[in-house]
Amino acid sequence: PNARTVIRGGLVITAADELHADVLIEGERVAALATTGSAAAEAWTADTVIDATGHYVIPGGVDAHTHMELPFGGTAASDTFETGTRAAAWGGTTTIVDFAVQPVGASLREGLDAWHAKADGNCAIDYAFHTIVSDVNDGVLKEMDALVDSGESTSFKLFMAYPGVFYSDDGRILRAMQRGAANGGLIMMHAENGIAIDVLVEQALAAGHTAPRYHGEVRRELLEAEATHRAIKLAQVAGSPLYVVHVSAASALAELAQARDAGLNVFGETCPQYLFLSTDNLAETGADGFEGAKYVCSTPLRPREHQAALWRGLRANDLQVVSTDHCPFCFAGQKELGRGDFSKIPNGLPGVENRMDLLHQAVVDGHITRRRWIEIACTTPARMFGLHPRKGTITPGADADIVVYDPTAVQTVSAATHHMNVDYSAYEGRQLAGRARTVLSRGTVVLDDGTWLGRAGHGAFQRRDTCQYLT
Ligand code: DUC
Ligand code: ZN
Ligand code: ZN
Ligand code: ZN
Repeated sequence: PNARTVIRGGLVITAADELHADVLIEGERVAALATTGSAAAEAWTADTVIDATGHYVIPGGVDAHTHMELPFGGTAASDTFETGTRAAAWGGTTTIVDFAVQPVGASLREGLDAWHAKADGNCAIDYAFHTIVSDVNDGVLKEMDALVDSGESTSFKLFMAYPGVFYSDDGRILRAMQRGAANGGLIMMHAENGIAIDVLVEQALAAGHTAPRYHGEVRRELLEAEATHRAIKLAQVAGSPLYVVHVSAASALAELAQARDAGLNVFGETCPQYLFLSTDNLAETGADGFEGAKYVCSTPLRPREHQAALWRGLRANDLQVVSTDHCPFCFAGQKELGRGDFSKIPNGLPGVENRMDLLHQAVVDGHITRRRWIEIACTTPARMFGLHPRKGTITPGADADIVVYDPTAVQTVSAATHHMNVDYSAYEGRQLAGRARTVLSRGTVVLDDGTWLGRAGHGAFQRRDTCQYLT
């Protein structure tokens, strides 16, 4: 017997519409929507009624870029799948897509098995996996076909950065793109020229430039733009679509815009840190000038003026997705590994809990509309990675991943109150308007009015279709 829940009286916001409607949930799925006060809505009986008067009713967020427990730089990202997915739900996100890493010298299968071992039975919300391909070879190309067919992983991240770790040269990238063009897999690109960056790193360290801010200086904007351009051309040669992750530079965005104007299936993601933070955060602050380490990530934070270009790109649809690249490392003991050598600071920022609220603040500030907020944070990531319409929208048949959002709640972001397993917040002290009040994951209330009701293991692994934007 399916439990019936009705969410009454809220403003339902999707990428397409805003309507005053009640939502009927049967079991794990949305059964119907009907105008609030209509005879149809009044006739619904329910086991549970959730009052959403004065609130938004939105699809749960889909964060298509997280790194729980990622081994990196001799340590590992500090959120487990248990702590990271719980924090996500506190912030109104109900699906994550994490990156399973192919170990060097091993298969994609071994990477995925390792990721299932970390995640299965531990997640509070639903989850899926991209695959990081660290070694393109004949076996891996065959594995890609099978993973796309089964839906276990239909997107593959390659790196033009990090020589000796994840890096692929142009020939390997081209081969993977050709395979993606043939099997429907979507190639995701970390677009920075890592070979050139490593030369600049070596020169900076030799000159005694060891502070965190030099991380931003050596990872030159030109080298993001150049790699973005090269990735686009390689995709064009392969006849494959391309999704560029964590776009931070205005000039890289311009490359995407030009490719899209030319009609190519090229997509771009940016992250909250590039929209809300800047090189100012990397400056030599704190007792010993090392506080900037908290803001070391790749691509790096850029000068402030890039923010306006990124907002424009989101409005113009030259950028389609905002995901977090959530990759937390504690300041104590982890970021500190890079004291005296910025190149040893583990790269990454926490943010999975903050994304929906930061983007809602952007609605309040006039950067984007409410529907665009839902589109870039929920609907498009779901469509891009083959999770739609199960995820990313509120429609009959969709999973009941729903957030009752209070747009008038005021919160002050702080590590003292957040739920991520990390000892600082990249947004410490920031006042934000809006907060998830009630969060449902497949029809189950996991968070209500500041009380955690979820459990590790509720979250289910999601097989995926291929990208739903290809023309
Ligand atoms: N960038 C980061 O900041 N962290 C993990 C990997 C990456 O590409
Ligand atoms: Zn990356
Ligand atoms: Zn990443
Ligand atoms: Zn309220």
